[in-house]
Amino acid sequence: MESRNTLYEKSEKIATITINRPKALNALNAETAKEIMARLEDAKNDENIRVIVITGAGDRAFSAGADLKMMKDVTPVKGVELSRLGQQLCDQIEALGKPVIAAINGYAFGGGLELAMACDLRIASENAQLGQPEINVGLIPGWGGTQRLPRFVGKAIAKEMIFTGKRIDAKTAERLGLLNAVVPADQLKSKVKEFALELAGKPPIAIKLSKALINNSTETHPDVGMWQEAEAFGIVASTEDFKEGVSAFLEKRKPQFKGK
Ligand code: DAK
Repeated sequence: MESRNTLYEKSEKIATITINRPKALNALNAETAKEIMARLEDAKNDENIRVIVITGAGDRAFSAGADLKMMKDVTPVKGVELSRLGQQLCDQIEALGKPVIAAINGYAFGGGLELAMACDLRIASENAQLGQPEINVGLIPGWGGTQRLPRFVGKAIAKEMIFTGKRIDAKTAERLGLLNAVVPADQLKSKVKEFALELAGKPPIAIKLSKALINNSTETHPDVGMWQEAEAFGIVASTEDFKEGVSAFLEKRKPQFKGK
């Protein structure tokens, strides 16, 4: 597809999607969201790809949120469409079956933070700032922020962030459980790659099933979740990768997982 707003690169089992609107601090318009969705679909279907990284171009922003220019003349019907589009993008990441890492290289505000929260892991540079500032323009989060943020930080902090729109720095976000790691800005790429390569070496079916189980864990009754875990355990225990894992352990070598 023609890519006006994103860059897409594949190497060493990792697909990297870069939101490429640095002049607008990588604000997300409908076209950009659709491009990201097409890239994600490609990465999902590519057997050589085991991990996906989403990041922003430049050194200032992951994404400053939904493109406010796009929302200037929004009608109720268009508003619902925009909200659903962002929600579908986030749902697609959660249902993808491969780990998705957000490499947060600066501001992650509004829809930008919502996109990052839908990812499985978030690694940020020290200069990153995160927030849901929609309230300041008379909005509420519309891409899942009211639902995902409290699951990370609890209702009290989520309400404070959403009601005030205040930004938090990367260290605070890490302490609140919103980030997996914070690294110096000049090391973000290499640290994310290190992390991604580690995940790329793991058995894909076990990753896919544990991702689904963990994503559903907050919505599912514990008895149902336990039953689903046991079913999934039965599946992974019958994979070639499990046999390979045990053989490699006994033979004292590194396993080569094939996703079979
Ligand atoms: N949209 C469009 N352009 C943006 C933008 C945004 N969200 N954020 C920044 N830009 C553009 C600026 O307009 C400016 O462009 P030019 O004027 O140079 O053409 C350029 O990026 C650089 O920005 P600044 O000059 O403002 O840079 P500063 O360093 O001074 O400030 C900032 C950076 C990120 C603090 C500031 O730009 C800012 O406060 N930006 C807005 C952040 C924000 O409020 N983000 C949340 C957007 S609301 C919905 C569904 C979902 C959502 C909403 C509705 N529907 C159901 C309808 C989600 C909403 C959001 O995400």
